[in-house]
Amino acid sequence: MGVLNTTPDSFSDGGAWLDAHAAVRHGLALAADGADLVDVGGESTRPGASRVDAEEEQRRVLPVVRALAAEGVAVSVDTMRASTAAAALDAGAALVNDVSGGLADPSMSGVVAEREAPYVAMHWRGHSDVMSGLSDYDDVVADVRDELAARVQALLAAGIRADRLAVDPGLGFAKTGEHGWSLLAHLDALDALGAPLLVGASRKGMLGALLADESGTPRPADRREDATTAVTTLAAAAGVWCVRVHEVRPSADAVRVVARVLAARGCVAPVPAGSPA
Ligand code: PMM
Repeated sequence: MGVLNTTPDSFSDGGAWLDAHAAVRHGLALAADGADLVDVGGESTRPGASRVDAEEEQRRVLPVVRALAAEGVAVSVDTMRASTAAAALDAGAALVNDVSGGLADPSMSGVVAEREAPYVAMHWRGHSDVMSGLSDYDDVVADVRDELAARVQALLAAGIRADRLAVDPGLGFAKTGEHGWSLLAHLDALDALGAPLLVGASRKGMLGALLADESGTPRPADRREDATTAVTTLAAAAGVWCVRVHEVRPSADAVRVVARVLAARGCVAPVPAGSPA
């Protein structure tokens, strides 16, 4: 999944794809680089970000979704709003990626269920302006697993089909870097959820902190690509269904290497059965 943020303020590509024509060109480039999905978002979720209204979100994403879908690109829409999800599905989106897992908008699960749309439910505890204060866990792996399990139950009860659902531990969302590394180390614990897994570590702060210089200054976001590819390699080897990345080609190559090694080991492809997209 290639990231296409049509926002002025996302942490790594904010402002780069505000113009719809530039965004569409970049989406086509992500697809050409090997993205199976291009994830179009119009609302930044970086820590501290405040919300944009539905009208502005849709003004940013819908022309881009429509144009990419018309070019045959499989598009996901990164939104917490049911109205934006519905409009994006009408515009040709193939999947809804909801960082709130249905918690931010009570109408989301109904819209997704009615459309039978593939849906990614991420682990989430609150909006970006408050999430840094919501990172208390007894055991982050067990707590995230259990909170996601509760979401899965609620989403299935709302009528979303099990074979349309994927889950995501939500690295960087109400989580410290330490929490992120624990989750990456124990992705297998999330297998209990019975849903394909998506991981979004691309260029995130946990990588910047890991790669900080001697003075403790985090490595800038645009120089975290090799670390992102390393996470993709580990995720693919752990059987993760999808990684959400800004730079697609290195991750697509890494996935092919892992698949080839697993094939040589006599394993089938590392993609779990029942992938929702
Ligand atoms: N991270 C961001 C945005 N959307 N969606 C999912 N499913 N998982 C993520 O980890 C995720 C997401 C924030 O990163 P960005 O500002 O680079 O888009």
